[in-house]
Amino acid sequence: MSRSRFVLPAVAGVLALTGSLLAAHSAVADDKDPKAATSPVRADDPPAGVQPVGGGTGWGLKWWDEFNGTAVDWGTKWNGNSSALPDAGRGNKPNQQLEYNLDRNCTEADGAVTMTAKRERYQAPSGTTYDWTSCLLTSTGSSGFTFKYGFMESRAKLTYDVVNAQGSPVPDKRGFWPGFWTWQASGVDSWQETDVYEQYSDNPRHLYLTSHAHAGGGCQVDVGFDPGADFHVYGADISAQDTKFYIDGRLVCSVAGAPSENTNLIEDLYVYSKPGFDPDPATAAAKKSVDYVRVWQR
Ligand SMILES: [Ca+2]
Repeated sequence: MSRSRFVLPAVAGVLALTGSLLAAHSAVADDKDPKAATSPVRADDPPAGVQPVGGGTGWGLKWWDEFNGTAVDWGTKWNGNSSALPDAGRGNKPNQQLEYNLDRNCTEADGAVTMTAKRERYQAPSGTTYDWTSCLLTSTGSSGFTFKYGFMESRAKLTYDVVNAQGSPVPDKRGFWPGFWTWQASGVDSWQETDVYEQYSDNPRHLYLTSHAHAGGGCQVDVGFDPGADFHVYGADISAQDTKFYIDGRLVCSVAGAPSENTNLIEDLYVYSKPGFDPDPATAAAKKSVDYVRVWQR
């Protein structure tokens, strides 16, 4: 989430030469996948002994949020500001982001947390003015989570409800850049990022899965379904040897990159500023919903 997609093909190309790229540009699923139900899971706790979808067995669940309450666990599990964003942890215009992230744009109800990006003028405490607000969650709360190796997984519905000021659908859904990723923990001064997915909503079925840690590497995957139509499961098995990316339980990409230091989790719905890929002038809001976030270790 910290660099433009237009850099990624070169990164992937470098890794293809190493032989570590398994599945660039692979179609991985269709709309008939039985795991892709349209509703969030409502149980209060994760199912006993639940394992990563497609990730094998022997995992112990270390940290999670099922988002089945009525408010985000601010300050305990989550914070709304990240060291990845220079303007008070909430805005990053140099990274082609239009939005300033506010806690009030994150709402928890009906078994999921919903992130809402809104076209609204907002002056940050820094004095910088933004034309959009949105929501970011990072696991830096008092009972939050920092990890290096493990399996991180989220079940989510990506960019949807792209609407105008009257609440009517806008056909051109471009301009949104949701992601589920890791960022180096407090005190770590090296780049350790893993992007389980990034979506640019102008081409919503084409996802970017990337390790920015050490050897790095990434894949671009055409998923064969609309990630904004249903909830789907996005995961990464991050080990000392490599990083393996899964979508709905299918291994779709494996790269050599692996972190050497601890990281935090981030869920976000960025608004993309690149001209031509930024929101349609008619667009006033869009959403992303997350059913759960889970992390296991062995
Ligand atoms: Ca849930």
